[in-house]
Amino acid sequence: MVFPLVIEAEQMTATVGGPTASGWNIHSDGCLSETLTLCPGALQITVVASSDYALGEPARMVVRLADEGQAEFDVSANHKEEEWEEYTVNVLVSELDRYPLTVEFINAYYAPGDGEDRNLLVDKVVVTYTDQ
Ligand SMILES: [Ca+2]
Ligand SMILES: [Ca+2]
Repeated sequence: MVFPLVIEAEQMTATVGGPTASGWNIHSDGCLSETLTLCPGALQITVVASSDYALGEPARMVVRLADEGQAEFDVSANHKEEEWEEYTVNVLVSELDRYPLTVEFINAYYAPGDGEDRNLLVDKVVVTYTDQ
């Protein structure tokens, strides 16, 4: 692995969903995960994501690196408009270890009769050391 590390969403372990043209569609509550072996340092984790809105609300995404740090986002980028945006969390790793990285979708909504289907789409995750 060489940093910055680019992890394609479609290569991550998924609990639910399916591939899309540029990544993975987490179509129900669930997550993508990848285990990283990390040296100590300050890290920036950037997720490139988009939402299928439902009831006017975008997908809510939680990005987490083990117990080292997490952040929650409303993914306002609208997939129907082909918008993709970067969502970034900064974490500090204090010791060499293996850490699970997860991208979780927590507010799925599906009412096909009303044409409402909220999804979280993820293109990739980029992990960079910011202090090197
Ligand atoms: Ca859905
Ligand atoms: Ca991708």
